[in-house]
Amino acid sequence: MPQRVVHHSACPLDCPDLCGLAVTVDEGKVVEVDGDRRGPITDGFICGKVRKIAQHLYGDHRVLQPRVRAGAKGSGAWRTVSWDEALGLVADRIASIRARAGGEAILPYHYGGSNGWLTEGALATRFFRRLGASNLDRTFCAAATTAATQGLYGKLPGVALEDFEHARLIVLWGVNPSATGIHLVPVIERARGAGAKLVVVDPRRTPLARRADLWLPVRPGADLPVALAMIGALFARGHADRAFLAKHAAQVDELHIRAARWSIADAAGVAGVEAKQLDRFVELYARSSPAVIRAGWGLERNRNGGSAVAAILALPAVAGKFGVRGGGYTMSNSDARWGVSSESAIGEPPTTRRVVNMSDLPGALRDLRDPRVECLFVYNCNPVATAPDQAAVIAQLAREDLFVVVHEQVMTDTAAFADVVLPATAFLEHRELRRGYGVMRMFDSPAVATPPGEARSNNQLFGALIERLGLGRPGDAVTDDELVAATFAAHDNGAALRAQLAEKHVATPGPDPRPVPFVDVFPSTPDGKIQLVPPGLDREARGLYEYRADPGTEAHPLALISPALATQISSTFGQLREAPGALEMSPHDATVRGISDGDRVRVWNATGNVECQVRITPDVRAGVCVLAKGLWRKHTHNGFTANALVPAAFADLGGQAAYNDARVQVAKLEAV
Ligand SMILES: Nc1nc2c(c(=O)[nH]1)N[C@H]1C(S)=C(S)[C@@H](COP(=O)(O)OP(=O)(O)OC[C@H]3O[C@@H](n4cnc5c(=O)[nH]c(N)nc54)[C@H](O)[C@@H]3O)O[C@H]1N2
Ligand SMILES: Nc1nc2c(c(=O)[nH]1)N[C@H]1C(S)=C(S)[C@@H](COP(=O)(O)OP(=O)(O)OC[C@H]3O[C@@H](n4cnc5c(=O)[nH]c(N)nc54)[C@H](O)[C@@H]3O)O[C@H]1N2
Ligand code: SF4
Ligand SMILES: [Mo]
Repeated sequence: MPQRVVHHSACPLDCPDLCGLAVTVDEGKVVEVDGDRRGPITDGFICGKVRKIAQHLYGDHRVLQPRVRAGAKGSGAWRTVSWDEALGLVADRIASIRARAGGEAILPYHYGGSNGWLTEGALATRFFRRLGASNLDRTFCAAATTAATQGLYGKLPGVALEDFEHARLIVLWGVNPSATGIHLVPVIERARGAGAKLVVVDPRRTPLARRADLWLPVRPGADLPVALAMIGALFARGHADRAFLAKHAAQVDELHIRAARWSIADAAGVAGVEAKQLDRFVELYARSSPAVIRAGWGLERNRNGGSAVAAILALPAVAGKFGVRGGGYTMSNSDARWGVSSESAIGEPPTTRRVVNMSDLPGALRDLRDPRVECLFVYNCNPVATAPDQAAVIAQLAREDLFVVVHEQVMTDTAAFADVVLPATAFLEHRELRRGYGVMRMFDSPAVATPPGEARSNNQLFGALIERLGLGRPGDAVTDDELVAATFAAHDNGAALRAQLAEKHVATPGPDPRPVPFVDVFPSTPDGKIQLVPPGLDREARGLYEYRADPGTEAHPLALISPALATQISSTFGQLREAPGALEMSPHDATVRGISDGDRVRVWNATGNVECQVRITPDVRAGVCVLAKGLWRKHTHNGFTANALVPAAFADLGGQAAYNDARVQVAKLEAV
């Protein structure tokens, strides 16, 4: 009898590619994972992280049973308990806090980039809404880009990733597909093989920057003047597409006025690039069609991030790049026209309880009053590794008077500070419904493996808590089947999507899975036009397109950025990393500080202090250093990572965390 069975599933990790997977399972255990061909770009191969997922699922760090702390917070002493005891304890504490201080004293804390509609929004949201808990504003990622994109274009899918093949010019702006969305790389290579040019705008020489026709190594946070100067030059040199703008755009003159304040020379000066290179970029962009800008998320995480994204996304409108296959921009494609949302499965309308920005977690725990936060409930998230101001996050989580519940797959740096740790299932062990934010596909992926130990899915956990606290109502959708049915039932397109998913477990939003912007799909703004200076964003940013100067000081002159690692998704899989984290710096910045490759250094600013190894590389521009996002505390010498240097400050739009606004000084540590 064959033991091994191959199941089809999908990868819901926070990655634009949303690969369809072929998963080989032996007696309930995953033994092999590879890509399948149900998605448009996976083409049978996947990244190393997910090929090795068995190490994550069955490794030593996996939480197998509920645990209750048995010593001081963070001491690492635990008592294993039954689910019944753990749920009783959590339900009792939550009920008593709510009765005494009110529901808002409970703060759910989740990001959920690695989760889809079933394990992110459904029963957890119902539970916290019915409790009357504080609401969380989820601003770790894509908050500024979403505000900018929606402000300018409403819901408009961008250029399909597979259509990059048709472009004659590809611009990668603050995005590093070689690590963060690998399936775009062969598409870009095919386009280049057919003669397309490649421009990369990034302070680091990424793998694709190395091969690019033009690498523009802008200073972090200086994309805004660059994009505005380009817009100004397009107008001044007669490259603006006046006919397109007249038909499809509003506030054209206002954008022109704001952009004209920036000359190529001034913008190049602020960005630290050569004016003639920027000039070359303008001419290349003006003269190439189809031209596509793939904008990433590296560029949103600073004080100018929202305005920068808005200005970059205005470029294809001004230059008239839309209306041809492979022309326009791609930001997030989660706004493809699905016509459904997971809101209808929740069974409880949004509440008007106070809203807490997740990117200032220490501030929320320290400063909020009436009521104070007494319970933090963490799921789908690892804030000790991923939230700004790490030392303050740790200090708050370590407070004896804060009740911390963490539902997790592995013993993360956050779980270490919990009062109660509850074992969570991973994808492949629970059903998931996920739509892509890169590829325009939706997968309904069944559970294909047996959860190890006593791991339970988010819906099992929150379903049980809803029951214990008496928050259930007749007619609530409870099982995954019921939740999926409720998700689709409320929407026009729901039946068609369900039929596609039932047949193939994969669906496309409409008849054409790669719509051409301004041919097949148009902006969904109120007047149907592109809003080049949306009044709402102008107010929110207190002056959209106003450049805010670099926050560097004499004491802390170097910009610290924290891009993604190829081997992890944010902090996910970090437990498997053995190699220490290294601060990357340019030969110039190292030499002037007497630092040699491999030295142990101290990196500091007013927010914190990191001690780690240094790696000297010409691939980062002078004035910039790099310490990857998602490292764990074990990866540095003093147990602090990049977020110890990131102040809890926000970008100009969306309350977005300004991770890349950290400015630091670096010095060699004497050998110890
Ligand atoms: N392997 C892997 N894949 C991932 C992730 C991961 O952690 N690992 N994370 C996923 C998630 S959560 C996200 S949001 C996406 C992120 O996808 P990307 O946006 O591609 O990821 P980042 O590495 O954060 O940033 C991209 C680039 O922006 C550059 N950058 C930083 N600051 C600036 C700036 O001010 N201007 C410009 N022009 N460039 C700047 C960085 O040097 C970096 O090369 O990737 C997803 N995919
Ligand atoms: N310095 C710096 N920090 C950053 C960034 C940066 O650029 N610089 N980028 C930010 C970005 S782009 C993002 S998206 C955030 C991501 O930050 P987080 O949201 O914290 O994401 P992860 O680090 O992937 O951690 C997710 C955790 O959820 C757990 N998990 C996964 N699935 C489930 C589930 O079904 N149930 C439960 N209960 N748990 C589950 C995983 O095991 C993992 O530990 O990090 C941000 N942090
Ligand atoms: S992380 Fe991205 S590339 Fe890797 S399997 Fe998942 S979707 Fe594919
Ligand atoms: Mo992200």
